[in-house]
Amino acid sequence: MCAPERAAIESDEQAYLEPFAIQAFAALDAVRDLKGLDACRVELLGKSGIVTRLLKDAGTLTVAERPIRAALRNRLKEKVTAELEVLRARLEEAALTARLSAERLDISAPTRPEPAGMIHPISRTMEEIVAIFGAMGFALKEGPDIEDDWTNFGALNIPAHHPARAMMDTFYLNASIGNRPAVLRTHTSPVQIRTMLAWAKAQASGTEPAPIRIIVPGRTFRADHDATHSPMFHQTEGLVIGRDITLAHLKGCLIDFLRAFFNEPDLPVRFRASYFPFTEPSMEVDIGWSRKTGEIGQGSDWLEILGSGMVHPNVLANCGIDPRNFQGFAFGVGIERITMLKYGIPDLRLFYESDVRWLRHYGFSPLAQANLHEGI
Ligand code: 2NM
Repeated sequence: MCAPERAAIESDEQAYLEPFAIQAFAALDAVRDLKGLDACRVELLGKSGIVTRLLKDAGTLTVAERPIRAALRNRLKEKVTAELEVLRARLEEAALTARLSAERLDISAPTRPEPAGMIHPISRTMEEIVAIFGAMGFALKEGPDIEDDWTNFGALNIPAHHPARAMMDTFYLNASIGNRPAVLRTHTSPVQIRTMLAWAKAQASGTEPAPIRIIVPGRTFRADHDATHSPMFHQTEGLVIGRDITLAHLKGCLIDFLRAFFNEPDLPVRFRASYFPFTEPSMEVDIGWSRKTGEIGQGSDWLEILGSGMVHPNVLANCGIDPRNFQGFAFGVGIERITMLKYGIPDLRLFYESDVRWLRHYGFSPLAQANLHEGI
């Protein structure tokens, strides 16, 4: 084929393709988003798309014209394809920019009104006690809720047939630890036993450890449920053991504690002889109050608050501590009762109902931790 003939076919084909090209670029021009772009691609390059059909139709052309016309149709396809790519890149970029600005975190937005969490009064009282004894050099100790009956009773000089050991008062588990029955601890004293056992072991292995001075808050369990008793309740016990610890230390320590806890520098405190299997001598500790008004430190009535005593020689011996060389004191306080007293909480049962309205009324801010500097 000569050149003028080729030029004539090319020019004819260009004229033929022009309206298709105009239609194709108008369609590309009208695309506004990625969804429209996809539709446009199908309309132009899909199975029966405008450009696709032009290429398919090339099969019906004469052998002589086909390469010239097909080349121009291919060129149109390439231009359309390239334009689709440019559009896709532009639209994806715009979509990302729009998403980024829509999802931007506005850190100046005001917070939603969330209900503030509160510290439960039981927790607060235990924290206060730990803060007071902590300032006197006591270390915080905790232990498990499940104990064997020797650590809970036997080691504490509580005889086998003591009423506290009866099924009526103690939750026995259908399990044993070693070959001893397992119980829910009825007091926090097993932690003191564990501490003394470990202390005696350390002492036996060489250098004498520092005297024991621990404060033990925790959950305790007794099979008792009425208006003033809950099967789960809380105690805090303390223990001091050394070579020269006397009843005078016990008295000074507990008087200081009670005056700090009730914020009454002149709070009257009375020690009254009593009996516990694990201490000898044993003393109940009373504070002055007015039965009529409920005011603590006022009036002429006495209110029992604490149990205490010098650790019984049998208890020391049970833990491997020689009572001829060491002695000390221990005490225990019921958390529910002194919390009710201090904050005027009238009913024990509400402690455990998880009623947030009650907690909002009686609870404490988590940001105001118990500390001695501001008064407990
Ligand atoms: C009390 C009253 C008196 C006490 C004794 C011991 C131990 F383990 F050292 F022997 N711990 N706690 C004790 C003494 C507890 O609570 C009313």
